[in-house]
Amino acid sequence: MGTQEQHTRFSPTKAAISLDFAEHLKYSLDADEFHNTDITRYTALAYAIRDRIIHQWHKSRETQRETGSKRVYYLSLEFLMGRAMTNNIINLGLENEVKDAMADLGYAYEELAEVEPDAGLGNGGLGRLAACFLDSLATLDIPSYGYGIRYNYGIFKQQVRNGWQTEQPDNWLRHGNPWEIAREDIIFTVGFGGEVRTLRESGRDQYTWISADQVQGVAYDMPIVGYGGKTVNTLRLWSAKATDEFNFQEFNEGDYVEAVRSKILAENLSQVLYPNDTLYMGKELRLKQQYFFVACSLADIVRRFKRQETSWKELPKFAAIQLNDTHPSLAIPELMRILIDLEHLEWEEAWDITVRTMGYTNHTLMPEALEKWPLTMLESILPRHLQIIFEINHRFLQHAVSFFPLRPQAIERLSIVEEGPSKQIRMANLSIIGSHSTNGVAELHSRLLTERMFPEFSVVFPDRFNNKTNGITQRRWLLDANPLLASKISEAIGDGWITDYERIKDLEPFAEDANFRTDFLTIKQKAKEHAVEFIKKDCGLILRPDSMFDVQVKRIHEYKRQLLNALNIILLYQRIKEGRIQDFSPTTFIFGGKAAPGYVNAKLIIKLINNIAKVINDDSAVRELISVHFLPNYRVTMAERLIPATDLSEQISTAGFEASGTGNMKFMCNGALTIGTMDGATVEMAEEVGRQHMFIFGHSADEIERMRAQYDPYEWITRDPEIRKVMDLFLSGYFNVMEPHIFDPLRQSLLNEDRYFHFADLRSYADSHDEATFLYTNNKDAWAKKAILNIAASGKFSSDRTIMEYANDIWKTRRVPIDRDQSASSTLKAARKK
Ligand code: KUQ
Repeated sequence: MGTQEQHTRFSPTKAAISLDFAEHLKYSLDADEFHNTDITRYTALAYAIRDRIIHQWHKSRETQRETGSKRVYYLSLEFLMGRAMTNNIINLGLENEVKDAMADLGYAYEELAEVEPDAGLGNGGLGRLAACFLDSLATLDIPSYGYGIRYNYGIFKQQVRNGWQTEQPDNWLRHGNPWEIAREDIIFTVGFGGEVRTLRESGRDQYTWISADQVQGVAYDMPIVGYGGKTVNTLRLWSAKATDEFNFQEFNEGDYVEAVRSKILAENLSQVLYPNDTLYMGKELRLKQQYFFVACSLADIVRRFKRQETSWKELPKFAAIQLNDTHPSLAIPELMRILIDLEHLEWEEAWDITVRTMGYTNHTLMPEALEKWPLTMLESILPRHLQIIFEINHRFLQHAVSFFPLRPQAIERLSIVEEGPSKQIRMANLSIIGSHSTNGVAELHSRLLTERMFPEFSVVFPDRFNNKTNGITQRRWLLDANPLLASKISEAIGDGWITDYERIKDLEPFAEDANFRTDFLTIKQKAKEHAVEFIKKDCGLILRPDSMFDVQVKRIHEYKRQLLNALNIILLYQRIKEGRIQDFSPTTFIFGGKAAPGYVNAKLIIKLINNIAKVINDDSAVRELISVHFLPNYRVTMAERLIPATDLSEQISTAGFEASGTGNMKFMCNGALTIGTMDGATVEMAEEVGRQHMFIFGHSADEIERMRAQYDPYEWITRDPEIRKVMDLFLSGYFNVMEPHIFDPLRQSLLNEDRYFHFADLRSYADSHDEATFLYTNNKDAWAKKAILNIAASGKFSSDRTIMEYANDIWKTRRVPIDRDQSASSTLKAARKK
């Protein structure tokens, strides 16, 4: 140890971290030489870091309480956090000290960090957006809580066997979680089922919901450290627990085992994340999850508000509740129930408070993602909430008819209740009616939201609709994920961009600086080598770092058109086989992403990519020029390695279908060029950097809409001989010789019922791709110039900007700066019995 100590500088912080690490190893974990494993070492370091968070965490809560600040409550069924350790260390500003402290003891901090499992409590963009928002809220000193579910199993682990996706459970809590604190004292009881009793009391109906079953929710808190280590906010996740007096009746009747069994059933509620992205499944357990976390969160918010000892009409001055899609929309009837049934407010006043407190974010236009619960299901699980929803609907429609006196179809579309053989409750309608703000997540999406999805609502509530273009946190996605590029940028323009991302535009002149361009390319090369190493360790695949990295990583979905990419690869394959290719430097096509386990076509797309990969990678005449890889188990941690290494970012959804996209932004700020359609936030990226610095192709959202009725894939195929050959090869079974007919459903959806217009865009995609390849092959320097211009133009896409817009326009919240305080002298005093 003594000899290694000489390698690092003396610093009291470093010395304290070493000691705390050693003490946690010994006293918290009893890890002697026989038990000192990579997990105990990781855990001990996490504890040592956590010790440096707790005091500011306490101080943040205390300051926010004492100043009577308005808090933001972000309700989300998903928080795709990834790892916490390196992010927390960087935000605390302790990176060098931790590195040195570990080096002194003979450990590489980077290796310890690799032990941490991802907190994969989300599916894709919607869940990762929630995580980026928490980082920005804390960094911007906005008092806020994330509320969600502490799933015991996050998004499944994806394996690929013979080209097919298989799912493995993600038991992320197996070795404990040093980043959470169980708050056994913060526990609420949630009811389900039963009946509503009505009592006439002093001229007013009093409703009492007598639930049949109860489950408890226990709070588990994770600290959210803002950059600079000042504000530390809370992500509060609820874990389901059977009530202590579980099933007394069965117990007393002697069926002890049956009673324990039903106890375990109650705890199912927080067991597993539903793995569907942009797809709704009307499962009863999912509805129960939604109500479970909404009820716990609102009880907690109400408890905190009651400390103010002020009147209920002040609630919107102390709380802004943001609904991340409709998943938490039961918050609307739940708040009404609390105010009316428990607090005895009149309907009108309760409704005014509810609407002023709630905000709703819509994330998709896809009809199959819209949540609709069968009325009968709601009635049996939440009878009182259904009554309240009916009353909300009744009053709303009375108001709305005056806007559409002679249009019953308009009223039908506005109604929360969808009529039909089995009635359904439309949660998006409830959310718009029950909140003062409905926002989309990119300009195009917000426009289509009012024009196509909810034209009638935008007549009734013209002032409620607004746009909040998504963003990402530059701290995780640039500073943390790409340290070499981050320090190069800071060297050029200073480090103000870390907390003020608009400053990134100061990088623009460096596009003209030849040395900077060379350095940029060197850094990109290093990032590739780093990614290649990670991928080799992670899944055993060997990639060529001296090739162009062409990357499409995101959930597998037909609208995202991984098939378009695959068809273009087949086209290139044929050109190479026929010796028709020129100006082509070796390209590695990289795919990654999970398919919902029940989404047959998405799983087939994975299989097709893997089969194409096999044909190409096994063919020595081709693989020198192109290789194809599907990387299993794409997740936040893999994205952090892969995105900095990317040359060309694939954002090729059918225009009008990707609400925003956020991967597009992560690639942009890491100096990838984008090949993409005018969809989602990619439109705004083109606005910021200029179309000429991207590879934009394909039909616009409006053109797609106009084409819908007459689109005929055969027309597009027959008119283009090269595309025809691509289809002939695919249909001949060339990629599934030993597996006849497996791709029939894909052929069917491409040729007979394609909602995503693959062939209408394939020619312009292929041409655009050629342009990209041509530039990359013949003029790396011009490529680097464009990449730097893209980074410099990415200032808009920080989640700091997004959060400031939410704070100013929707939440009306202010920053509450927290002093950073090193002393913890009050510790003993706080521990003393009161
Ligand atoms: C729906 N809808 C049900 C889980 C997720 C869902 C269950 O949100 C991102 C956008 C992206 C959009 C995604 C989304 N996820 C919509 C979902 O598809 O375009 O960037 C964050 O707004």
